Amino acid sequence: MAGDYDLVVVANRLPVDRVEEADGTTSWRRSPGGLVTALEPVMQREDGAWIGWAGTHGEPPEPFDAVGVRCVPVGLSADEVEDYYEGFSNGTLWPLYHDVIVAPTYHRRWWEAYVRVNERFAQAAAEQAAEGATVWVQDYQLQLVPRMLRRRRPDLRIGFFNHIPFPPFEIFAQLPWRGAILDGLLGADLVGFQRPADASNFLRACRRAIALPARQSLVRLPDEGGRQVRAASFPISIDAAALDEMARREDIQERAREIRRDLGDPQYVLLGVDRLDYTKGILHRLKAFEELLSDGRIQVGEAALVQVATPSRERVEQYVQLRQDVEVTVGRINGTYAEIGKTPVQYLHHSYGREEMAALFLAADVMLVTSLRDGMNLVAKEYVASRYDERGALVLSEFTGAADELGQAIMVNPHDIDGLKDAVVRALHMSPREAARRMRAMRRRVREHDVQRWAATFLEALERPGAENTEIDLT
Ligand code: ADQ
Repeated sequence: MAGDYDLVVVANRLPVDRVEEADGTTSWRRSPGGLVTALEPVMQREDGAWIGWAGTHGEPPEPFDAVGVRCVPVGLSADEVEDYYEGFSNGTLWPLYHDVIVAPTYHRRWWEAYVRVNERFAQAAAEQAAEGATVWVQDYQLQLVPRMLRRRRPDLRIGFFNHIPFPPFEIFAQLPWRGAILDGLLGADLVGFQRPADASNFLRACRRAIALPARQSLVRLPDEGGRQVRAASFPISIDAAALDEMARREDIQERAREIRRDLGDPQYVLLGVDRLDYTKGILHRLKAFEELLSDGRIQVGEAALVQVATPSRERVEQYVQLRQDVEVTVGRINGTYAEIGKTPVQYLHHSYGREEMAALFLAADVMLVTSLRDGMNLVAKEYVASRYDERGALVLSEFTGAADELGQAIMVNPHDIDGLKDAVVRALHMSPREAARRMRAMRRRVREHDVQRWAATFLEALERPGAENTEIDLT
């Protein structure tokens, strides 16, 4: 039986977080994050429903309206959170899709939970979608949903977007359930990726793992009457105008000046902002900074590194280890090089509001994005969007999706510590003229390719009748 909604988004999490008010009641607050920003206007316009986990264990809350969207919670038991989310999503798929920076773990129990939970999301989507509706499934936690949904509702148009990289076949091939994952994704009409390289890795996996004819951007499914699935890149972005506007506010600029004063007014402020995740290359960045201090190429008091690291996945083993390693390294650097009133590394293991983030971006002379692998990396784009003053330099890992678009950044291979050190020194000493020229070019790119455009382009490609038979340029 069909539901009422013409556009249904299916994501691991709902677009709202539950908050406990002082009087003991609970309410829902819009989650920070780009996906919500991107989809809110379309969802409101199109009469949309959003299916996702509410973040609590056990029986899900009843569906409710919030941020102008119908929210339909999916329930997960404590065991399912452990096996589907922390286990298969974050202990198997996350490391596998990020080039096995740490070893993925393969457990059949985790896989079974992944299948079971994906079925539940698919069922919820099937119940909410109107006849002929569009359903947009998000990210690696839900790769089986497109196929499960098509089985229940062949009338729907189904899109899928992968926010993280899709690995080369030689790596993907390790996955014991590789065929099932590909078949799950091929339930969609359109499978979107961050970079063209991710789309071609996927197409190659379809040829190699399940022997399907895949040419250019199309996979043909002989068992389904020759139905075609398109794979293409749709690089995600940010709400650039909103961030630009915020950074121009006098109170944000005053806060940026205050941050610099509180750091002891060093000549150079360097900044890193990441979820505390092993893909982000935080230890590589700290090592380069430590060596620059020990080589005497930068002096304590002259330069300060602010590292904001949002707590993340704290029940997954590798994240516990990473947190320890980062804390030991920061402690060692500060113990060795700090002087009274001069601390080389400020390590902040917290989450911050959008305004404080904008002030931090404005306060930073050099932004360090040193991911070992990253689907896109929105922080790089946020830094650029905040720098309406055309100052500041971006050091950017070539292993991010953002590197495809922000060619004017100072590119680094974060594994090459000497190269990384040289890049940091170059960024510190870049002339204001050169910095402005680079920043202008990067700002233009981010302004013109914002998150609203990303969502519109994807949905348009999904809706376009006959799109599966034509090559369209999405750049
Ligand atoms: P993430 O791995 O979470 O996203 P990223 O793209 O950098 O990485 O997005 C993080 C977001 O969280 C940014 O908007 C950032 O400002 C914010 N953030 C980080 N630390 C914060 C803090 N301490 N306080 C407040 N906010 C903080 C995944 C993929 C990426 C891809 C995105 C979107 O891994 O490659 O770019 O999805 O598709």
